[in-house]
Amino acid sequence: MLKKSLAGLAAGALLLSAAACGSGDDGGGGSEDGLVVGFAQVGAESAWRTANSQSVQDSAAADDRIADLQFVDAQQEQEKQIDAIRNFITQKVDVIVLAPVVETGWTDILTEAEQAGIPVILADRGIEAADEDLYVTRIGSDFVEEGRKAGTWTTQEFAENDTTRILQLEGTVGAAPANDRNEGFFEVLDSEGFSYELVDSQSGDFTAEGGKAVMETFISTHGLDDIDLLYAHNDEMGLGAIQAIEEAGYVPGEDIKIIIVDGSKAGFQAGVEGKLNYIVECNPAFGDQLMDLVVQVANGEDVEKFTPVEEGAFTADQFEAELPNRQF
Ligand code: GZL
Repeated sequence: MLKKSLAGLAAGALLLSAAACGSGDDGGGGSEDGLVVGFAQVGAESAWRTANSQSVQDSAAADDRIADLQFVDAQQEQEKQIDAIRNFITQKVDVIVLAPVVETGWTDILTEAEQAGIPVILADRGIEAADEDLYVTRIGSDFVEEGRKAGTWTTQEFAENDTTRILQLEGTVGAAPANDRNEGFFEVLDSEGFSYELVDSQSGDFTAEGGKAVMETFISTHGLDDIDLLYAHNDEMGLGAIQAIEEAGYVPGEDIKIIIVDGSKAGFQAGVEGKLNYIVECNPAFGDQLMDLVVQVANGEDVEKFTPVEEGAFTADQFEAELPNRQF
């Protein structure tokens, strides 16, 4: 497979280009070999993200309709994503795919893409409603629903409690999955009249290091003796928190119940070991669906504004049977 690295992209972004490039003489634009696609990925902060990148790259490489996928890992920095999109515009790609690290700050660059006549597809995360006319469609999860699943399990697990005391490890500040997983969770608790206290809530930036550091602060500030539940917006932060809980001499999954979101192998393994109690699945493997959307959008076909991916949730009695099925 011919690979070439992109010239002119901001230093520091990790650049890859897969598949044989089309013969388009202007360096971009569809050719008889197929479509040229620019993909500005968030980063490589979690197993979910790595699996998502692999799914998209594998699907593009296997799809004869795609001549080239120009992939940029923006290392969780919005400026690097913006630089990548500007470069895709210069390269005159056929379609831009963006996994926006946060919901805001996209108006100018997406307006530039619109003015260049290049359609934008959002993969995974969303952006603020004010900019919804600047992209054609989003494929990904319903993050609010993921939060609702966590909330429903919580109201059932602690139904007998007078007041359930909760710690929350939030994802990246300003990111759609962080905002929406928070929204869905508390929407259920409040609508059910569930008695709870949110003792503390801070961002661990979707990383294991961030989750561990914030959990250490939670423990030093509040102790864990009166805490019932940790709700972590992704596996990495939950697993980092488990390390901190064990190092403080407490038993994760028993002294404090734990919910994680994603469903990685490592997350399910921790569940099998009894260190956490509920896993809400977030599905990264939508590469094939994304390629279909790219072709439809490039052909000017009408598509739904949102294409949800299939995903479930798992209780402790299901962890062992599900573990072999996990793909990341
Ligand atoms: C969710 C995705 C989130 C994952 C995290 O679709 O945006 O980003 O839940 C990842 O693991 O960092």
